[in-house]
Amino acid sequence: MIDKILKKRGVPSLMTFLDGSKVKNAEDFEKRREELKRIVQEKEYGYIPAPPDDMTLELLAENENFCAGKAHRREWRMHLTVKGIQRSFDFISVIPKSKTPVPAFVLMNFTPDSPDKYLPTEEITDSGFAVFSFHHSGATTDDGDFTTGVAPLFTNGEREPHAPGKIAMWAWCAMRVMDHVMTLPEIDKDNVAVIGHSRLGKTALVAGAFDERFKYVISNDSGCSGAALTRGKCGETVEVITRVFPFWFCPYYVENQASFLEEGYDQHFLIALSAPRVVMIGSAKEDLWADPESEFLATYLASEAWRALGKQGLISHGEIPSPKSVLDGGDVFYQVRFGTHYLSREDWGEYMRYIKKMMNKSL
Ligand code: GTR
Repeated sequence: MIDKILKKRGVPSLMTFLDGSKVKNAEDFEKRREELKRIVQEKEYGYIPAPPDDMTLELLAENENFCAGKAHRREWRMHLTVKGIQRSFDFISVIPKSKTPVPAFVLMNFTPDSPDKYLPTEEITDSGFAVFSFHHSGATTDDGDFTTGVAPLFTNGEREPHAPGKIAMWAWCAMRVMDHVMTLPEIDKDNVAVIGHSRLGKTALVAGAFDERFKYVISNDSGCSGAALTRGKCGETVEVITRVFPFWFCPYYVENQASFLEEGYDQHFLIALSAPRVVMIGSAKEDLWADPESEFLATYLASEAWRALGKQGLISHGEIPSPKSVLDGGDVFYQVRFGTHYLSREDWGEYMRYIKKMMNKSL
């Protein structure tokens, strides 16, 4: 049934090199990975900038008795220097008090607050996780202005065809928060997730694809140009997204949107770049603009990468899952719940449950 649907969509093969030869084993996939990285950067998000020349942290505020005294909350400003240009952005860390290192989330969010409607900080810390979060627009505004926040570190106003768009820049900021996380003895560095919802779910996939320090890559309701297969997708299309949000992407994606079908790739290429780590894709039944079925299909197709690397990938039942389904039997996770476009308590609960399950597995 799934294969029939996929046949109709005419999806490019993840496992075929640009010269037409096939990926036959894990070693081949590592070579293919370099092609995949080039494809998604050149054609869609723009090249992810290199790490900064210098980075310092300023502590703005702290509360050692947060959440009934069970967690330590700190507000930070990160100062970054690239080729003599200095910029900064703010983030918040909330770390539960624990005798042993704790797993953590790096969340890109729509507000600077922690907690916030998409960020149930107390539930997260009570579950034994730390959470580091930043406001995407605080890092650089969610618009076509490339003079705000960190954007001038990478552009002097001219945007080359493969220059990073805002998604690539927010992903770069998540990597910088990860640089900080990696210095903390309180954190279990082998168990850090990057997570985002919607446009920031697209961003989480990009951050996870290009930064292997993120063991878990969680993309919630990310839809078009995120986890959803573009070919045959309902709801938002590449034509619409590049018209409304051209600044999220590199100029090449915008200029070539009409010939997308000839570009020889689709969104499963991006998801596959998180292999063999753990990728988690979440959908919502009523989120037809994002298109749950297309999010599932891309996850299903990307799974080939895990199998090439000797992992299980997604364990599905051979059908498009209907709500509520949680496919958590393999090392690729997919869930579809009832309801609309949202990063809910229910989503967080499933993600934390699965991470705990995977952590016990590798102990
Ligand atoms: C919508 C956009 C989607 C999704 C969403 C969001 O307007 O069309 O691709 O990213 O915004 O980020 O909330």
